[in-house]
Amino acid sequence: MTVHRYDPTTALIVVDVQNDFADPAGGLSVTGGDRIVPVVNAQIELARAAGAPVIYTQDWHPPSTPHFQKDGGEWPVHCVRDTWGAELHPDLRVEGPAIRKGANGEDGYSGFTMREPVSGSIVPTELEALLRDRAIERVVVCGLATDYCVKATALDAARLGFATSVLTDAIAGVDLEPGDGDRALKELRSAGVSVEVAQPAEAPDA
Ligand code: VGL
Ligand code: ZN
Repeated sequence: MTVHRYDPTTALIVVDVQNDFADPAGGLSVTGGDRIVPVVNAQIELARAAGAPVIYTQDWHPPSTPHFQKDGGEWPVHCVRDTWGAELHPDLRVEGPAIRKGANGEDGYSGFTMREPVSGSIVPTELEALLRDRAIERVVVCGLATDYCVKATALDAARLGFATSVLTDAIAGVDLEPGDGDRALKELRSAGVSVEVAQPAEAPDA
């Protein structure tokens, strides 16, 4: 079954498919994080074939940040800039620009916005401008993690007026609490995000 999801006014956003999330040995590894890579790659291929831009995000933290448990925050150390954990997964096809968020210690999960750790003010990344420059109207979001960066990125996209889809078989959740991923999908649907299957199973022969 072929799904016509991509065209030049649709962008595929690949969120944080980095070793620390996607590799089982990563600093904040997400169960099933590596299994999505082939599904994401197939979407990248479909997008490029249809002339749709593909844009990547990377969590890109300094060695010390209030984002990390050791510095008073919530998370184990992960995606420290210029380390193996912050690199995109080696099997991921890379066919577009990558936006790095948090390089100056900003916090937050969305690919569109970050929060200054001291002032608390919200600052944009270059993602929205990049999409506007290309006259993008629709975005398809996949990657890691469902309940944090995928959710925040898709909610921001919808809020900014992009028709937004999330692909359920091309994401995986941290699930700090069991069910967080499912709750995230519910929240996305309530915000008007279309929750879709990237690769629907073939209908069995009648
Ligand atoms: C993420 C937790 C902490 C994510 C980033 O990419 O979803 N989750 N930092
Ligand atoms: Zn992070």
